[in-house]
Amino acid sequence: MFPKIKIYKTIIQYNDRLSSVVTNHAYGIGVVSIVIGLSFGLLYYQMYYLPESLAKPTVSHEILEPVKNTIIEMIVGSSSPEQQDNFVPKLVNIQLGIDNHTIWNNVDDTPHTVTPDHRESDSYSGEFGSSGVIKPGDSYEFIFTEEHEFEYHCDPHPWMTGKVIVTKQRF
Ligand SMILES: [Cu+2]
Repeated sequence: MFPKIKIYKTIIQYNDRLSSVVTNHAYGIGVVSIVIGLSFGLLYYQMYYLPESLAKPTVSHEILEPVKNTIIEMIVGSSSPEQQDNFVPKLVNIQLGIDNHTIWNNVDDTPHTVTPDHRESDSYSGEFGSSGVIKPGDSYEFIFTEEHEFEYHCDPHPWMTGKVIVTKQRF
């Protein structure tokens, strides 16, 4: 009778040890997964997140705050296709660090847009173009920080067209 109990006891002890081994193993897998997860997280941070956050170029103070602004007016009567002048001046030559801060003022009594003919973006200021309409009395501003040459128009009145040429400072 007595040895039988001892055998049972041994089996129970063995079983206990086995289950603790299993638990430790599961715990080990958990730790390994966390470590792998963290490494991937770090890799992603270094390869994708970090370069993207550093992608915005540093632009000199002279270019971000030029000595003067370039002003373009959307004059009264621009919504009429018969009127020759709408964006005034129609062609602007802009120099970086001089007058690259550009402002379109709507002095007309009709809403207009400033929309590039083809997608145009500046690596500092982003996508060019007014989002939605510029209401009478409102304006649209854009700081060019790179050389550009493109044409734009007004969405509701496609006969309203203009051209922007941005060049480096000429001495
Ligand atoms: Cu218009």
